[in-house]
Amino acid sequence: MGFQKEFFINNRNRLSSIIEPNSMVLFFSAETFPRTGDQTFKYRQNSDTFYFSGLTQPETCFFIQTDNSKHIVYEHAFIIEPTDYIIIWTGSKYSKSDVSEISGIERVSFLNEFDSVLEERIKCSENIYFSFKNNVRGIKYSYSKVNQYIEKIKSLYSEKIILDADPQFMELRLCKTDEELNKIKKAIEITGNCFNEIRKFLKPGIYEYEIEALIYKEFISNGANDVAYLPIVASGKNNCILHYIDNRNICNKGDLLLLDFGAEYDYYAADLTRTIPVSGKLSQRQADIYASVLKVQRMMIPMMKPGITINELNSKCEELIQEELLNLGLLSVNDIKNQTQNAPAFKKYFMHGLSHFLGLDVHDVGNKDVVLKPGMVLTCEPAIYIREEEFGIRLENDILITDDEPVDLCKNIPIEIADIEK
Ligand SMILES: [Mn+2]
Repeated sequence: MGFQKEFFINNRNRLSSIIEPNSMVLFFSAETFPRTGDQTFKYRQNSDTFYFSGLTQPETCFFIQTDNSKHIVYEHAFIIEPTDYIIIWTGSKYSKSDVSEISGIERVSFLNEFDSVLEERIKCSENIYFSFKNNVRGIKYSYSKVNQYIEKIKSLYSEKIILDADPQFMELRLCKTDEELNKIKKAIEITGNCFNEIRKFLKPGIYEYEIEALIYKEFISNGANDVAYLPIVASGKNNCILHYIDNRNICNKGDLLLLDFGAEYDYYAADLTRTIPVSGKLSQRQADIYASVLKVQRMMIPMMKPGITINELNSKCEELIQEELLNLGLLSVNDIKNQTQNAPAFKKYFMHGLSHFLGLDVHDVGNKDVVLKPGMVLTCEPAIYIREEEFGIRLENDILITDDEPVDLCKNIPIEIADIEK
């Protein structure tokens, strides 16, 4: 379990080599969000802070400073002072030596020294980097601490150049090391084993939430620290709700159950989707659609090679889906003729993209123009949703890009019709 501190030291050194010389990079923790009363939502460190330090405790922050030749010359981490009160209510906290052991950062102080140390050290750096957005989709998390310090530094040190660290964080996080791949593989293994348990358990009359409960039970009892995202357990017409997380319905005979779920293991995510018959057997119509989606996935995976982008993969996939929709009689040649660029006909049945990056976040850093390189991990998730027939099928595997053929990390998880039927 866990990473050696060398992993985080190496990540900081790689960061220093790709940012401007004479820089300071500041890292803050994810904030704790109040739930009710004195309760908070389950805490998870933000992925960048984890990637560059391994520190998972709330209210931890640190910075690094580089010199003219892009070497790290100073690092300093700051933690909560573990008072008796804090220890009584929430248990033990990092000691200073814990922080050094986990992260490799030798200088560690309590938070009350942060402002004065920052004031002293900032004089040595020309450029000050922050993570501006912390989210692949550009949804701005309101990390009030980050904003607070950006404003403070802008007003106190107007000569400093404030820069966004996100592009550099993205560049580094995109290609996974063997250590990171092992975490992803383990998350996938736990998820795949859970899928097999669900197949044994599933029968008409079971409620979606019973499957959801099984997911949590299997994940946690097999060493996952959490779900990587809220599980989608969608039966019947819920198949067609892309982010269905209510999971309250009954699974009826004849319906399909769409499962989109993944474990998080040592902060790394799996992302798997399977669609299976509740009663153990697909109808002819369901089998035809299933075969089409599977065929598209089988054709797309070999294209996931260095040099291509997600945008290009999407275009290829959309062509294939369109062809399948024509073959299935869901679209006519006329529908295609009458389509406009903004409203292509296939969109009625396939309204999301084929792929996203996977890593510390289930929708990991990396945009659709990134040129694929060995070491990147992406999902491959074609789908066809037929709302008027009240079912849909999505199949999602996780794919490792290599110099050679792409590696399907989910290849051992049943997907053929013969294997998903009982
Ligand atoms: Mn996905």
